[in-house]
Amino acid sequence: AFVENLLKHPTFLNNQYTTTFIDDTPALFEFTKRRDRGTKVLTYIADITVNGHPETAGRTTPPADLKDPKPPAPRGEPTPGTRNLLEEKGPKAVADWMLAQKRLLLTDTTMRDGHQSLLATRMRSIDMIKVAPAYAANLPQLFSVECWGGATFDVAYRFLQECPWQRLRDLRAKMPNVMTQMLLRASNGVGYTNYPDNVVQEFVRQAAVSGIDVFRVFDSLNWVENMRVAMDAVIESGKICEGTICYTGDILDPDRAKYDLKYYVGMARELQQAGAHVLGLKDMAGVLKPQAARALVKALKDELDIPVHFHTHDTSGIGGASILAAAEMGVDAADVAMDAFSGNTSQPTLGSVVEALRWSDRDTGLDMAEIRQISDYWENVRQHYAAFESAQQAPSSEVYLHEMPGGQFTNLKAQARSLGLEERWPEIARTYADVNQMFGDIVKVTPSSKVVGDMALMMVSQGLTRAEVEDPEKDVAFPDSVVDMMRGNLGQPPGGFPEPIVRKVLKDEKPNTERPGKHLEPVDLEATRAELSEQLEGRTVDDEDLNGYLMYPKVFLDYMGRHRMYGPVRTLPTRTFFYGMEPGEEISPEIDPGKILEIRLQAVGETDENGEAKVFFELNGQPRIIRVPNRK
Ligand code: BTN
Ligand code: 3PY
Ligand code: ZN
Repeated sequence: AFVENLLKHPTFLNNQYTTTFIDDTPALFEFTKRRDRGTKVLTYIADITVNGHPETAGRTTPPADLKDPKPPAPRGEPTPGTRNLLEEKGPKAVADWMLAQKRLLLTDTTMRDGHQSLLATRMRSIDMIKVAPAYAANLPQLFSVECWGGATFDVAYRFLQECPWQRLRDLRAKMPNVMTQMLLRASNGVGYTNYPDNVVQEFVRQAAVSGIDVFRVFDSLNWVENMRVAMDAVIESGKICEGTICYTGDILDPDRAKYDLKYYVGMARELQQAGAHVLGLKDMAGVLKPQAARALVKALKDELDIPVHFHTHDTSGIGGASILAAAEMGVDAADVAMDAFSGNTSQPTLGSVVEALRWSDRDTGLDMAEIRQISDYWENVRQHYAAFESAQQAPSSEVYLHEMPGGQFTNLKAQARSLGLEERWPEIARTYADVNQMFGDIVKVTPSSKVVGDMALMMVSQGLTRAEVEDPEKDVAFPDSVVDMMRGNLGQPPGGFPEPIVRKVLKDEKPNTERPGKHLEPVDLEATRAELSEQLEGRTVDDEDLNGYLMYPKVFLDYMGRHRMYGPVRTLPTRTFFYGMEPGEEISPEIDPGKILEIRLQAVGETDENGEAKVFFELNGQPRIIRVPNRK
């Protein structure tokens, strides 16, 4: 590194050096990564300032006078919470403790499902990490903070240019007393396809080491057989295994008899038998109505020895009522989100549930003044993400027709818009319901919901009806995801897929009806590490990077490529990350603990004949000029 610095130094290059040059030039010894990373971050800011961020182009901008979010001050040192109990006594003790509570326990989903459902998963780590000390000190009575997994993993690498593992480690460090929680798609990991067993096992092991305490494990077809590998890995890690039922249909509707009370109680028993410490009841679309919630929770509480943790979405506007009904029947814990990240396709509102239960025997014991302060912080945060707001501004009773999960609903609408099908949304919603019936009435949640969505969009854009698709005489080109699911690559729904549709999609090919992981060769982890290291020009590959690559090879490599160019951009304020800087503006990102860069944008210069714009900065008081291509 010293030689590299020497060879690049202008004095050296101009042959002007004397014998004291080396001793007089301390910069030659600055071969720490710091200076280099400063330049990388400036390059990113310059690029965004000149060209804009591709993800926010043409979208609504945040208010011009919007300030950086300021978290409430932590009140003293964090007092012991659920995490301390887990560390000291283990997962079974936490489950017993849950059963012994009179109050309703609450999980705050703001940092995962909240922004996944309302802002296309775009919340950046810095906005979470900044408020984590306030959660630890001011809301230690929370059951858990859901902050990882689901779609957040790949979106972090893909769109936010940050490492999801680092997010987890940082949150864990700043919130040592409250349990962290993640959503795991069983054998589909945090991806959209079935991974080999040892990839799933390795991922769970690493997530536990990096900081996850509660693993909510579900299967997108409710196939318990396909959940065991992930559940066993969680149990082995010593963390909490929340084996989860995905709720679909309506237990009170005699026409949806496939998913009746008996079905759910049976599945719950299987999950308890499989070693779940807690039963998750996941209503990903928000279709569990209050009366049905009452019946279902009562049955589950009567039948099970383990606590029940209820997750719903407020898409229809009635989610809060379902939580209260579940609470009345003794549900142990429920998911809610802070005001600004609640309602509509997200979870019901935390503070409102707290108030609704105050003075009742399920009083949560949470402090409204503390909640309001943290909630105010989130309100400011949300405004920074105006570019990612969906058009969905009101509750939607249409959800009972299509049963789309909270995260998919707005996403599919946006997809429909980009295909020019916006006006035909009601038809898409109906077709989605038709496809569900055609596939045999399946659970729709990532990844099975994506398959149903792909099929519905294809049918509407090509003007195909269900009858035409099912007609053995008519040639239909099915989306790849549909072929893949009919082959059995996501596993089997209860009762299997209907034979006629399987035959229509696969023709003479025979589907695999066994567990997909049974037929996938284990990955040679060390060989993969070596191969990845080679692709990264000899860089050491730690376990977190290896796991990122195993889940999403291309997404991870693209992230690493951009990281080499732009450095630790995760440390930039959100406004700077998406919009660059204004002349005269100053920011102070902390690129390492205690290492702060003082960055001032002086001016943006002209673009020269090579199409390069000069951007003038001061970095820690020193003038710096960065050239970036002007692509506008
Ligand atoms: C992506 O959309 O690929 C991730 C966002 C990072 C892209 C960087 S931002 C600066 C530069 N300008 C672009 O148009 N792309 C890169
Ligand atoms: C996910 O898998 O990301 C979900 O949120 C499913 O509800
Ligand atoms: Zn959800």
